[in-house]
Amino acid sequence: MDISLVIPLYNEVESLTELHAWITKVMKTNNYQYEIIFVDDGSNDGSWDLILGLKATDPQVKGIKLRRNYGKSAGLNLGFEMTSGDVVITMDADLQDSPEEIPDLYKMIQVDGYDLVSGWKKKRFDPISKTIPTKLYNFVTSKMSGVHLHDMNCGLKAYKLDVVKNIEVYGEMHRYIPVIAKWAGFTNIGEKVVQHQARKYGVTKFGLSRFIYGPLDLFSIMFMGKFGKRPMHFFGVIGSFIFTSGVLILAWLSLDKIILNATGIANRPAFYLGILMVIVGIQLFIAGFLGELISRSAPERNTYKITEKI
Ligand SMILES: Nc1nc2c(ncn2[C@@H]2O[C@H](COP(=O)(O)OP(=O)(O)OP(=O)(O)O)[C@@H](O)[C@H]2O)c(=O)[nH]1
Ligand SMILES: [Mg+2]
Repeated sequence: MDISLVIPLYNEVESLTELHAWITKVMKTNNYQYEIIFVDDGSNDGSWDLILGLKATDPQVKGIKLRRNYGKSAGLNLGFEMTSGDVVITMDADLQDSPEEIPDLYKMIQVDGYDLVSGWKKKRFDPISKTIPTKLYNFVTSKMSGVHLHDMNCGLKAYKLDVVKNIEVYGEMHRYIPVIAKWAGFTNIGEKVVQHQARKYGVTKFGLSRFIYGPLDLFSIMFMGKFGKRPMHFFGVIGSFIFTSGVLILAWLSLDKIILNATGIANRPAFYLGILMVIVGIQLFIAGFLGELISRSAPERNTYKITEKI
């Protein structure tokens, strides 16, 4: 099979018929072997009945319905598990992404050899309250992660099958799939300018919370990627630095008292700072040891992503 399309959705009943027709047109024109996987994440607007209707007329349609709403990451992860096409393409269900982009994306993966190609909504049809924070978010993510994309969270993305089978997306981490892919060893990441439409039907599903949870998720991903298998290197380095600084401050105060007979040591700010730093340093060490214990007993402690074995 050439292409698996994965479409996570939540209450998008108005858009689905049009989306399905549009995708089918593009796929047939290009003679692809394909499947369309709809992941209905506990919609309560009749989206699933509509998908059942599409399935009845079109054998390429596949679907999975979740009992309740788990979030877009869960939807994508489940969809990824079902894929079998050489190229996996994800797309939003609200008609904001254009299926006309599929052939180019497919080519970039199959011919140009990218592991992952992310869409870039260069010209966006969104309110300014969304575009400005998004610019900032993309800038920070790019600087922190070393994955330089203009539009990290674009719903339209294409992957080699291998990529989606080797990454795990949960919580709200779908915003950072390229970063997750990079940490899994897929570094050939490309970008393609794509068409973007204003939302035609339905309402937006993400509110302000995205700007709070987003950065936290990025920290988690970076931490797990770099130190997930060696937490002591993270906590230990910071802990040693703080602990040693604290000891030096206290040593200096002690010398001051013993040699120079200084009085009122306990009234000096440095005294409290020194004690605080010693305690915090030790706590960080303990966190490091606990992290090591946890990661040692985690079932995946010795699992690595293997490209090839001969
Ligand atoms: N599986 C799943 N999909 C979701 C969920 N929330 C949103 N989606 C889908 O994710 C895609 C993007 O959501 P949108 O609400 O369009 O987000 P957006 O494009 O940033 O916002 P708008 O520009 O206002 O549309 C759509 O296809 C949604 O149906 C969810 O909780 N679970
Ligand atoms: Mg949208």
